[in-house]
Parts: sequence; structure tokens; C-alpha cells
Amino acid sequence: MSEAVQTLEGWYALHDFRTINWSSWKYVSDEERARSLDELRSFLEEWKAIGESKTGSTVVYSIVGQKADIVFMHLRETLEELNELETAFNKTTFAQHTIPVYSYVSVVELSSYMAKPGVDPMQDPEIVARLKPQLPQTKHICFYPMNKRRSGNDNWYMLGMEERRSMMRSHGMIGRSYAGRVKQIITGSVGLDDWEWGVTLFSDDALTFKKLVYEMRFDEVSARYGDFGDFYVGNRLDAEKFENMLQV
Ligand code: 76R
Repeated sequence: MSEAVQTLEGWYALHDFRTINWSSWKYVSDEERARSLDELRSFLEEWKAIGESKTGSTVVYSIVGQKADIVFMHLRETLEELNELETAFNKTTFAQHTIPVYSYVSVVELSSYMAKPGVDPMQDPEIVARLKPQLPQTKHICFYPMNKRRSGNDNWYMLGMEERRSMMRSHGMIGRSYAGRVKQIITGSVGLDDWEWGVTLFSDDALTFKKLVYEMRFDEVSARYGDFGDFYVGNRLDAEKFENMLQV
């Protein structure tokens, strides 16, 4: 059996994708719509306060295309908190005008392929901060789930540690050449959701997603061992933009 790489886990993640039921949203009275918006506003404020108190992080983006209209990405200390917040949100009148279309449950993960030997990573404040990150407020988000292939001769999980490490080094080098332009949050989901990882990328330039993902396609670890799910791409919604979007 090959040696499993050690992983560090941080906050749990919920990516909650919804479409807006525009016909019901338009149909309700102005009073009900105003009440829904008040409720939504107070949720957004609560989520902001959680970020400020560093007990979690939430960002909201609109999604381009028909797969969804919006995504809430939440990071929290426990699965229970994620569950409570989705249930609380589902009870709002605004949520009655949304249709859940996709969700993804995972946990922020750092693997130790690049770790310095003999150093306790949890003593490194930079690593601890990466496990419990404040989500970036970039203009754009890109999310997709992925697996490492287990098929015939291309089975990631049958490779030895050194071979995997050297491929991950090459992966990391490509990634680092995008430093400052894109921020990745890798969340692990083996045993939690249908794919093995969620990849969430943040950038102020959506074209950077295309360039980075394309370049990585030629790198062995993605070219040979990467299997990918659906891609979701979107634009940041602050409270004001969200309300503008909901104007009818
Ligand atoms: O430098 C480091 O300390 C981290 C090196 C690193 C690891 C271990 C790293 C860097 N990644 C790691 C792990 Mn990544 N990453 C992806 C994708 O579309 C594709 O082809 C793949 C999707 C992108 C775009 C991306 C970007 N990475 C992982 C893992 C876990 C694998 C495992 O454990 O087997 C996955 C699934 C994955 C996928 N990667 C980077 C990036 C970028 C931009 C970087 C540099 C970021 C940085 O240095 O902060």
C-alpha cells in the first residue's frame, strides 16, 4: 500500500448554489419584498460580523450562466454551524424565492507534500492562517470539484510518495507563478461529498482562471490524474450589488 499523505484540516466549507425564482419574487407585494430584503440584509450583516470576529468567513457571488444565480460560500469551525446557518437561512422569506441547485460540503485542507521535515506545521502562524482563512473579496470566483484518477495505469493512489511529491512540486510551481493574481482555497471532501476536492479560485481578472487552469492542464498531475466536475464562475456581490440585483 502506498503511504497516504498527511493533511491538515481547518474550517469546514459549504458552497451553497441557488437560483432565484424571479416569478415568485416579482409576484409578492412590495411590503413582503421589503421585509425579505430586511431579513437578507441582517443575515449579510451577521455573516460580516462572523468574519470580523474571525470565527468564520462568508462571501456571496452572482453566478454567470444557467447553473445558478448566486453562491454563498461559508467557512465555519464545525459542520453543525454550517448546518445551523443553512437551516436558519432556509427559514427566511427571501430563501423561499430561491431554489437550491447545487451544494458542496468540504473542509479547508493543506497537504504536506511541500512541508519542511521535522517542523510542526501548527507552530507556523502562516499555515494556521491558511487553514482558517478570511475569504478574499476579489471581483471574481471560480469553483469546481475534482478527483485524482483511479483508472488502469493512471491511478494516483497507487503511486509512491516521492513520485506524487515531485508532481505536486511541479503543480505548486505553476501555481506560484500566479501569486498575487489568483488565490486558491483547496477544500478536501473525501468522505464528505461526491468529489475528492473542491477548488475555489479568487481573482480580480476572470481571464486569469482560464490561463491558470489551461496551463495546469499540461502539467502531469492535472493532465494525467485530474478529473473535473462542473465549473461555476461569478462576480462578487457586496450588500449593495446584491440589492441592486434583486430590484424588480
Ligand atoms: O506551495 C504550497 O505550499 C502549496 C503547493 C500546493 C499544493 C500542495 C498547491 C499550489 N496546490 C496544492 C494542492 Mn493546487 N490547485 C488545484 C487546482 O485545474 C486543475 O488542474 C487543478 C485545480 C488549481 C487551479 C490549483 C491552483 N491543488 C492541491 C490539491 C490537493 C492534491 C493532493 O493532495 O493530492 C489539489 C486538488 C489542487 C488543485 N495550486 C497551488 C494552485 C495554485 C494557484 C497554487 C499556488 C498557490 C500558492 O502558492 O499559494
